This record gives sequence, C-alpha cells and structure tokens, in this order.
Amino acid sequence: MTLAPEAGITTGRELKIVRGACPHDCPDTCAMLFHVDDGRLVDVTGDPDHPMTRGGLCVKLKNFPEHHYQSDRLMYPMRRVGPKGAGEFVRITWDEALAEIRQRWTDIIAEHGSQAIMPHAYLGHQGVINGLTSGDAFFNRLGSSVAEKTYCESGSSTAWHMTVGGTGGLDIESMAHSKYIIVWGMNMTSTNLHGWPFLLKARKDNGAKIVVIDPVRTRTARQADWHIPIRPGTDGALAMGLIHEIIAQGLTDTDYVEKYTVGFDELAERAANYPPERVEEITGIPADDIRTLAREYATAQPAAIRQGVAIERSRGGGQAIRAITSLPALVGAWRHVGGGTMEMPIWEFPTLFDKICMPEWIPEGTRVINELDLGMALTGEMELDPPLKSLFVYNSNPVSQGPAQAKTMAGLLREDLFTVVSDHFITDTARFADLVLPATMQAEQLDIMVTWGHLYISLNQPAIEPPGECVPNSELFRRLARTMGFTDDYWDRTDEQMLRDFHDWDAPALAGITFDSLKETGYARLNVGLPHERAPHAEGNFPTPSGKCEFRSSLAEGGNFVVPVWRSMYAEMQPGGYVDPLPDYVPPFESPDSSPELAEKYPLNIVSPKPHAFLNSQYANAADKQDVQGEQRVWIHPADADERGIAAGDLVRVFNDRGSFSGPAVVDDIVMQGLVMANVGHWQNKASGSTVNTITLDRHNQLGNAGVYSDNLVEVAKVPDPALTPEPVAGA
Ligand SMILES: Nc1nc2c(c(=O)[nH]1)N[C@H]1C(S)=C(S)[C@@H](COP(=O)(O)OP(=O)(O)OC[C@H]3O[C@@H](n4cnc5c(=O)[nH]c(N)nc54)[C@H](O)[C@@H]3O)O[C@H]1N2
Ligand SMILES: Nc1nc2c(c(=O)[nH]1)N[C@H]1C(S)=C(S)[C@@H](COP(=O)(O)OP(=O)(O)OC[C@H]3O[C@@H](n4cnc5c(=O)[nH]c(N)nc54)[C@H](O)[C@@H]3O)O[C@H]1N2
Ligand code: SF4
Ligand SMILES: [Mo]
Repeated sequence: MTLAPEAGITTGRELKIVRGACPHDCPDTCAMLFHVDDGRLVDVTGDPDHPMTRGGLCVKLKNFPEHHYQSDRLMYPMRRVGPKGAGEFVRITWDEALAEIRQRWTDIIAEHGSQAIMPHAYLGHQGVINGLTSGDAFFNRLGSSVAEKTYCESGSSTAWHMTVGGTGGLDIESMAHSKYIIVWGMNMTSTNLHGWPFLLKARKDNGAKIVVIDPVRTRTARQADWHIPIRPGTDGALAMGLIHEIIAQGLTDTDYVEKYTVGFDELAERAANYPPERVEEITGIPADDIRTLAREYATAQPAAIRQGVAIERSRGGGQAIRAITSLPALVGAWRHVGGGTMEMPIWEFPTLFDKICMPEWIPEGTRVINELDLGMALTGEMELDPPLKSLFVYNSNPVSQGPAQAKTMAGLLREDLFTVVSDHFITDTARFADLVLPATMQAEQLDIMVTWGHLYISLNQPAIEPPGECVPNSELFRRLARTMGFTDDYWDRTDEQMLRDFHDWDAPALAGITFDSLKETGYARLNVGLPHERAPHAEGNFPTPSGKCEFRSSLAEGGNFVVPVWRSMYAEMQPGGYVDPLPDYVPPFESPDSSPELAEKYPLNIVSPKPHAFLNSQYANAADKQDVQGEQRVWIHPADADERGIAAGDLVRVFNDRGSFSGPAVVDDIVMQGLVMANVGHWQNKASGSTVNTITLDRHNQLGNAGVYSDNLVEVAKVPDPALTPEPVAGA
C-alpha cells in the first residue's frame, strides 16, 4: 500500500511510504515502513500501529537504508580469479554465471550423479518465498543430496512436539497477564526486544516476578527480579529437580494432571532421582533456591515460561526442553490467560510447506546430509559415495555460524569442489566461492513474513528497484530451473502467485485475511484468539496423538525423529534409534562433570550467544554496528583470569583440539566461574582471524539433531606476544 505522505505535496518529488516487514530470523518480525524519495530509500521506521513493533526497530535495523546502499554490497555475479579463499573476484554476466553452473553441474551429474551436489541454506531471510525453503523445490527436482537444516530450534521443536504437539503455545502478548515469569536461557532484551515490554507490563500491573536462568548475568538478567546462574547444558537437571519439588511439596494441580496429561506416575518416579541437593551438584544452583523457585512457580499463577533457543545447544538440550515444557501442565498454568510456556508460535501459521518444497520430487533413496556436518562431509571425514563435488550456499554463512570452523574451511579449500554462494556481501563463506551471485534486500522484494515470535502475518512489499543485477531468491531459483531445463509449471509463477498458492487462505487462522487485504494493512493478527482472552490449553486440547500433554511421549515409540523446523525438512523419521519416552537430564558431551579427563586439558566451558548489535553474522561488516558491538572479546571470571595471569584488556587465546581464536579479555563476574563467553557473528577479517565457532564441536544434541554450541570445553591463555602469533586465516 502506498500512503500519501504530506511532505510529497510541496516538493513535487515522488515521496511514498510502502509497508514492509523485517526479513530477519528474529522472533519480533517487526512491521516496517519504507520511506522512499524519488526511488531512493531514505528511511525505514517501525510501524507505530503494530502491537508488537510499536514504532521502534532495534539497533541492528537502525540505518537499514544504509545497509541497502553499503559500498561493498554485491551487485553483479562474480567469478573467482585468485586462489580459493582469497576473495578475489571479477564481474561476469548472469548468462556467463548460469552457463558455468550448467556446465559444471552437468559434468558432475554425468560422472558422480546429482547427489554429489548439496545445497546449504538457513534463515538469512525468513520469508515464505525467499527464506529457509526457497531453494528446496529446485534442489529436490535436481535430485541433489537433501540438506537437513537444524541450526536452530530443531531440538526445541522436537521436544515441543513430543510433549504438547504443534501448538503455538503461550502468546508473548498474553504474558502481560502473567504473575510469574521465567525467562529460561534467553537474552530477551537483545534477542526479543519487542517481547520484553509485555513482561515489564506484567511486573507493573500484576506485581509479576521476572526470573532469568542463564549462566551469564546478561543485560536481561540485570533487569530481572532474580537471576539464577546455571552451568551450561544442565537445564534438564534443574527442570527435573523442579518437577521433583513440585510433587514433593504437594503443589501439583491434580485435577489438570488427571484430565489433561499422560504419564504422570512415570514422570514422578523419574523425577524422584533429582532431589535438590543432587541438582545443586549438577547445576551449581543452591538447593534452597531450587525449592523456592519450585514453590513460587507453582503457586503464583498464572505463571509463564519464555524458553530460549540456548537450552537446546547441548547434548541433552532436547530432553531438558521436554522437562521444561511439562511444567505448566503439572501446575495447571495452562488454565489461565498468561499461563503456560512459549517456544515458537510458528505452528499456527497455515503455510503450505509441501507446496513450497515439493518433497515428492525427491528421488527415492536420496541421502540426507545435515548442514552442521558440512566440514566432515567436505573433508571426507564422513564417508560419502558419491563425494560432494559442488556446494550451493544461500541464506547462510556456515564458516561463521556452523561448528568446526577450521574443518569447514579446509573443505571449502578443495580445488575440486565447485562452490556457488548467493549473498549480499563477500562473507566469510562467500570468500571461498568459485561464483558469487548478488541477492536483493528487503526493500527490493515481495514476500510474506511468518514469524516465530508472535501471531501476526505480514506482507513485505517492494519499495525500490534492486540495484545492479541483484535478484530475489525466488527469481534465482527460477533462473536456475530454466538453466537446468526444468519445464514444470512451478517455475512459471510470479512471486505474488507463489505467495497466493503457498498459503491455505481458507484456514480458520486466516479467516477474514486475504492477500489483497494484506496489501492494504501490511499485517494482520491470526484468528487464534485475542491476547487478553487466549488460553488455548485451559481444557487440554493438545495437538498430540493422545490430545493430552504427554509427559510420556507416544512419538518416542517411533524412534529418533526430527520435527521439521517450519515443517520443511525431510529426515523426519529415522526409525530404529532409541528415544527415551520420558524427559530426563542428559549430561553434556563436554563439561568438567561429564568429561573430567578432557577437562584436565580444557577446564572451562564456553557459551557463544547472540551479539546485541548483529543479527547472527549480518551487520557485522558495518562500521556503525561494530562500534556498538565491539570486537570479538572473551569474557572471563576474575578468579579464572587470576589463575591464568590475565588482566582486563590482555589479548587472550581460546583453544581446544578443534582450533583457536583470540580477542581481548573482559574480566568480569557476569560470567560464572568456570565459564567463558564470546559472542558469535564477528567476521574473520574484523576479528583477528578465526572466530568463536572454531572451537565448536560438530556433534548433535540427542533430539532434533541441533547443534551443541553451549557444550564445549576450552582453555584460555594470555598471548605472550601478539605480533608473533597471528591467527591463521585460510586462503589469505
Ligand atoms: N541481537 C540479536 N538478536 C537475535 C539474534 C542475533 O544474532 N542478534 N539472533 C536471532 C536468532 S537466530 C535466535 S535463535 C534468537 C536466540 O536468542 P536467545 O534464545 O536469546 O539465544 P542466545 O542468544 O543464543 O542465548 C541466550 C542466553 O542463553 C544463555 N545460555 C547459553 N547456554 C545456555 C544453557 O545451556 N542454559 C541456559 N539456561 N542458558 C544458556 C546465554 O548466556 C545467553 O545469555 O535470537 C534472535 N535474535
Ligand atoms: N557459536 C554459535 N553458533 C551459532 C549460534 C550461536 O548461538 N552460537 N546460533 C545458531 C543459530 S540459532 C542460527 S539461526 C544460525 C544462523 O546461521 P545463518 O542463517 O547462516 O546466519 P546469518 O549470519 O544470518 O547468515 C545468513 C546469510 O544469508 C545472507 N542473506 C540474507 N538475506 C538473503 C537473501 O535474501 N538471499 C540470499 N541469497 N542471502 C541472504 C546474509 O547476508 C548472511 O550472509 O547460526 C547458528 N550458529
Ligand atoms: S531484527 Fe528483530 S527486533 Fe530488529 S527490526 Fe528486525 S524483527 Fe525487529
Ligand atoms: Mo536461530
């Protein structure tokens, strides 16, 4: 929709405001207004009327127009001219780029078969036609290896589905009605900024207590009423301990449990193994605090739990989330508006992922390779027949965001690997490409944004022309389809037609909402009840096989399975694997407790949470965002620093057998003793070489195949003479 701005009347220039929505992998999915002056994007503001956005964008999206006009933006297809990894490219035409792709892929397919090609995508863009799944139909049609995408939320979503089914759960806006709120493993004031005011409102209006469970005294924890530091990867023990205490103190809602849950007796028996004293030993949380938390949580109804993604980032993360997701049913919190728990409400959106992804095009027997295994897959550590000969990366930056950074880079250096990367900039991954392709940004493209943080659907409309020869992912895959000779109707549709076809507009959640109405309003709340009256599980109604909250999961009987994030993945069932029917504490792969031998060499745990001023690795190449975020730093507790002769500001090296990175030390007790913290997202050329994921283990958590970014041991040492020991940068 184009509004009529008053300013346009006097100047005679064409001034317009176009409705859009933030493209990012962020729970807030803000409604935006693109301000355009004579074809140039001059401002991007938050929509003041949107109940979540309320007129404000975050620090990352401040200066969003400049992101579109950043001088190092990719505008044309480019071909590598220097050695792999050196980042030297020259401009070519789209025709040349597509012809080269056709030639290389045709040769690879003839010699090795199409499974020698692998796509790699994640949530660089979150839209329906440009996001996570935008290339799936193309690659399924090509018969490439299927890429399993479990960077984020797959552990949480698997646990969630096993326990309460595909429900949207508690609405963040309903939390304004809560009386007790646990923010568990989430740094909301950085990562869910527009959700936080609902918690503050609950505190102001209802005297709600806000509790934060986090190994770090984050900016969120500092604003809470109670910060409970916990050793990373031990949330399962705390949740089992809470279950134990709720039962032991006689605080269960027996009526709710009887009517609407399955497996209480077995859960109680399991939880009996977790008295507070044992949980204290595992988690580092005093036993009395565990008792108090259990009592307060059970009795101060409505009680809410906001679950963060960080809980899943350890070996037992999925099991921990099953235990946490069991808590509201145990105390009857779901009875109330503002009670229950929130993982992500994405499951309420009637997006037709099978129409988008076309899983029926996957040739029978096609192998699945998990994206987090990229390093292993490229270096031959994982035995693959045929080996991978080509990688197509879009919407993702695996060198920065994936585990085992050194291994991934070693794989990308392979001369016989044909790598294509579509992106906005020459990222740490694009640096290794043979071809790079330029992608559009949000003000230049059409898309529908669903979200994992609230219950509004939004339409992003293009406001300006794409610069140079940038194309949206939707068009990229249309071009590739034509290049590879695909003639299916799928590729004939315009972006608008795709968006119309990819939603179930007759679904109850979309009652009264049409594509055309979204053109006018920009966004609309799904028809799932209003925040002040919505209590979806007041009377059970869990979308599980039993219709109840399943403490004992019936899905576990099918063996290990991955609930597809956004229902877009194909490795859904991996029969045969044993899955515990009940939640439990599963110790981390790496911690002083669970791997004492390794801890002799590498005694410190590390967490690598989200940067405040970057969105994963995006914006980390912008000077104004770097000013806010600072460089890649290493937070360490004063006692641990003392032991190592480290003073504030010293350059330190963080290392384990997988690699090392370095940065100045921040000596501060905001991190627990025994823990270091370094934010993910920095670019290698801005940090001193490698970045935090160089130390990350490339294994998966037990449920959902998620990554284990919080499950790593390291040692930290002062760098004696920085000039003598620069960090290696592959290819440079
Ligand atoms: N500013 C900003 N916002 C973002 C993003 C960003 O990059 N920057 N990324 C977006 C994305 S993709 C996501 S998934 C979300 C994630 O947002 P969050 O869910 O907030 O996740 P993280 O920032 O990874 O970690 C949150 C907190 O968990 C703590 N933590 C780490 N390990 C553990 C653990 O084992 N147990 C417990 N209890 N706590 C632990 C960390 O110290 C950190 O403070 O944020 C989104 N929003
Ligand atoms: N150590 C550690 N590692 C982590 C995490 C952590 O907390 N700690 N978090 C994990 C999580 S939760 C996530 S979600 C992942 C995120 O991993 P990624 O999704 O890989 O993260 P981004 O940095 O957002 O990279 C996306 C890339 O897509 C590009 N892009 C954006 N829009 C478009 C588009 O429209 N078209 C194309 N072709 N490209 C586009 C961006 O420029 C960027 O380079 O990282 C994971 N890695
Ligand atoms: S990144 Fe998140 S908070 Fe920032 S503008 Fe986008 S949706 Fe809003
Ligand atoms: Mo994420």
